[in-house]
Amino acid sequence: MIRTFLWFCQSVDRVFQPGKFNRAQFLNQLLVLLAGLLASPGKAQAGMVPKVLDSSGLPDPITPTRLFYVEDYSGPPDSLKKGAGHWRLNVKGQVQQARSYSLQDLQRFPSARQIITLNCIGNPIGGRAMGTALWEGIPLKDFIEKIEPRAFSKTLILRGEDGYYEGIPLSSTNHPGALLAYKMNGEVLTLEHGFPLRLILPGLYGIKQVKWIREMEVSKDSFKGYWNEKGWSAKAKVNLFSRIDYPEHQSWVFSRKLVIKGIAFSGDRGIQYVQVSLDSEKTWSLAKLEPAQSKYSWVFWSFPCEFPGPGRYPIAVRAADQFSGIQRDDARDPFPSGTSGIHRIEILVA
Ligand SMILES: Nc1nc2c(c(=O)[nH]1)N[C@H]1C(S)=C(S)[C@@H](COP(=O)(O)O)O[C@H]1N2
Ligand SMILES: [Mo]
Repeated sequence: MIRTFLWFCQSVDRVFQPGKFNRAQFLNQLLVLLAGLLASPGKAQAGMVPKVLDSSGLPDPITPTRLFYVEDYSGPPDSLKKGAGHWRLNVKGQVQQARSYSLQDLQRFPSARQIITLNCIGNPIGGRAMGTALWEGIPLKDFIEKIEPRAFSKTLILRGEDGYYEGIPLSSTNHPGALLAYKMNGEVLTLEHGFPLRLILPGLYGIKQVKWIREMEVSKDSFKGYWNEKGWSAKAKVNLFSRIDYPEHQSWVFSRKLVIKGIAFSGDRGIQYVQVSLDSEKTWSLAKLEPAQSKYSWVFWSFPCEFPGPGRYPIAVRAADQFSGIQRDDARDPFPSGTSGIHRIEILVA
């Protein structure tokens, strides 16, 4: 399977000679699609196909909103296309009192800002269905305190205006980085990214980050979310992830000295170190890490090296966080819990 895939990449390389950007973009969409197909043919995975917009090269530390990947099962709801004048957030279930808030009501709460990386659980090895933004909104823990959940409640159910639904353990709403966000990168949330209100909960995959929230229900029971019903992980905890962004797979390099670059991410667990291997994973060496932008963001790594002569060289990367140890090569398929597989590329040194 993988061999066929590599062969395919090479032939795509040949077909798309003139426009490097187009080729890269095309390849990326292919990667996402192929990974979906490879992961588990036959399982109900249809629909988990994020729109990747930041498709090649080293990403910006903060992803511009227009390049931030988009994923939802049926597009933004029509009812919000003309604004949030009529929109309300309704809170019900195991709370002292059911309530309803307008956007103005919510904007009167004390707000917080946080840089947080979001990634899709369907993002394949080396995939780009992820982005980092500066989110702004109400700290989730403050809001939950205000709505006073009854003792022994278990789950917070969130429902989107598009009919999407997800549940998170009520205990996770204490997370110090979690936000009910209404701004992204200093601007009002765009329709694609969940205007007027979305959840941002560090450490969990995108499936939990409900956009266009219209209802919050506190429940005594556990709850199956939209993708969980289709077999995807209920917990959706972000796995360790690392990626080589420069050079690109199958690209020519015209210098023996090179600085290999990429990102690593581990949800809310931080990156402890990143290692690179240039000898088909017989040995690994430490890469240099840039300081993280926040506890919840991806980390940039670089690895200067010198190749002995012309030829094809394999490059592999793996990362470690304090709690999960080092990335192992045992979880390749995004389905059902997200991938943690090793990203490997091959370059051609001229
Ligand atoms: N209301 C709603 N929220 C949703 C979804 C959806 O289909 N509907 N998709 C989820 C998934 S699978 C992902 S990966 C993230 C993507 O967020 P983004 O489009 O802002 O990148 O939104 C999540 N929130
Ligand atoms: Mo997703």
